[in-house]
Amino acid sequence: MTQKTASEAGPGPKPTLAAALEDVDAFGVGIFEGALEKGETDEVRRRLWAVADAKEAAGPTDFVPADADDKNIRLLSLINWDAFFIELSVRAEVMEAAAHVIGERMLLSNYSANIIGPGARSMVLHADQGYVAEPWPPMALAVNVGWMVDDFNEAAGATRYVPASHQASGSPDPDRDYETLPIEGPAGSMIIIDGRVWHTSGANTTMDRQRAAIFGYYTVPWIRQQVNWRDALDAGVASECSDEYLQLLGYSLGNRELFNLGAMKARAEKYRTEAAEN
Ligand SMILES: O=C(O)CCC(=O)C(=O)O
Ligand SMILES: [Fe+2]
Repeated sequence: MTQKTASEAGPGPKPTLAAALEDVDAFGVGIFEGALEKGETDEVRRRLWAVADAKEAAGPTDFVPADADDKNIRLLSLINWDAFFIELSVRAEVMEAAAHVIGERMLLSNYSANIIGPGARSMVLHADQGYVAEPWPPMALAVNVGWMVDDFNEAAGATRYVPASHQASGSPDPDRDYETLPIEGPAGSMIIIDGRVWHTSGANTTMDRQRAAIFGYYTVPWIRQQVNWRDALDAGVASECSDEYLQLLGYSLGNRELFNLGAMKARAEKYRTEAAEN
């Protein structure tokens, strides 16, 4: 993979969500700097490491097959481990960012962290909606709204991406070489990645720095979630969640969204009218 530095092209951190969302439209990625205050960022980092320690003590760590080695710490289903992350996953600005990319109706597919350790290599270049049959429709079906828990810079393994790749209608060709840019920004930034964007974790070339990130992965409501929350979420945690949050996790009986299609409703109405006339 050919690599360019962030200063050569592409968006940088923006001081408002609105400006970051303009970058998402243009490049597929946006960075909202200062979305978390310094104290909040420190709290997120502290709580994240508490989960990492608890998970390590509980047994084998989570594993993502697309990673190149075992130098990343993956923490899947974060909301199960600390209710603090429940609030973080539905902050008003997070919901606004997710809805901007995939629309108001959505499910939370996963809520996870990736802590990249010294020496970790890049994972494979991919799009997070890569499981969708191609050609993709001209809209995003998934989005990551996440947090830079540590500073994102090239050396520490900032996520890399191909600018404007959200305009493609499929995944990158594994046999081709693409230029990628690091997504750089300070800790506490919100990071928004259109699900069609070609991206990868960066290699961490430092000897001693970790790069932690949280990724909230939201999809349109008719895509099956990465995590089956009804099975995975602790019953005690679920009992504390609002009805609205449980809807976001897909706890409704049946997927009501599948009955909600405009064309289907119009046809049903037509049949009803015809039946009434006969
Ligand atoms: O941690 C990163 O920088 C990217 C991770 C990623 O792309 C993924 O897990 O799908
Ligand atoms: Fe990804």
